[in-house]
Amino acid sequence: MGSHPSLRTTPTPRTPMNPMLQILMIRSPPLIFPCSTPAILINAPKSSKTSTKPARSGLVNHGVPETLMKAVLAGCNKFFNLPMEEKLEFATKDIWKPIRFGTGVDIKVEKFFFWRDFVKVIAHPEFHCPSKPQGFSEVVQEYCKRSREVTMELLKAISESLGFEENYIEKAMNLKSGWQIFAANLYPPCPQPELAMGIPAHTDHGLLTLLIENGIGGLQIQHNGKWFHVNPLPNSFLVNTADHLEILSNGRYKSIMHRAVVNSKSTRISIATANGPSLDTMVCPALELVDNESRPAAYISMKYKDYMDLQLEGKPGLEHVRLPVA
Ligand SMILES: O=C(O)CCC(=O)C(=O)O
Repeated sequence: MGSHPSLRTTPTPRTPMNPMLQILMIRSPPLIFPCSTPAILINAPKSSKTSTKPARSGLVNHGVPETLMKAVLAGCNKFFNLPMEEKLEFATKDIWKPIRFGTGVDIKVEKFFFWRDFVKVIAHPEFHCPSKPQGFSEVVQEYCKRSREVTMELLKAISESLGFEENYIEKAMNLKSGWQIFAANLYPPCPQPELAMGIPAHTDHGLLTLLIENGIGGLQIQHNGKWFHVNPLPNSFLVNTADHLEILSNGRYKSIMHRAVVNSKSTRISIATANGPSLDTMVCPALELVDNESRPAAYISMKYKDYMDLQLEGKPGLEHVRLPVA
């Protein structure tokens, strides 16, 4: 087991609820960001079978300027419009390369065609970015910095929701050298969307992923075995709790299973910024959240870097670290 900073208060065990509603309940008064109104998370997804118009969701009043969110989406659009040979310079399957480009359009895996191009850059602790198109690197860097600040605020609130002092997660996960990945996805219109998938179902490694998109929609989350459409509020962040928050909280927060579907009419661009511990952090359930009688540790300890390497094996990381229920 790794060592973590100590608790300020005794944690109040919480029953995991709809993961998209979790953050709403964690702090009273609500999260305060450097803007005049408190941030609000509204998430009430409806079943994709019963509803054609899902409820609008997202973290608003987060303090990141709308102009910056629009500029980073526009910058990604320009990047994807570069000639293919300029993008292929970054094509690699090595997840440790600081800049990666991939094109999945037309590759059939299992029963679906994958319909996505992506560019991923390591943004923290060191920032990397393609130098083209002009101005792209600057806008991505500013966006990553601002979205990381939002993440740090959310993690303070989550620390408190678990009964810890507000900097608990920051210290336990060595977030000063925390790993941040900026991932932009392009989903072109697909003539037969029912035969294709943008991104197959997965959970994210790390603590929190913040996602924005260009207003087209396509993200779905799984809850109680059913898929729900997510309909983001304008200029909001969709916040996904990820694997290492599930591990650290000993299952109180659940990592959100999600996927992206495609459509036949419009090009969708989404940007996910994944925020995790430093690579050398051993992540295990916080000792204070483990009780050998009533709530034994549900996950083994693993270095974050080793967990990331498991991606290459294609098996979901949580399956490697989850302990069998006694
Ligand atoms: O495009 C989306 O909505 C989901 C993106 C995603 O899950 C990812 O980049 O890992």
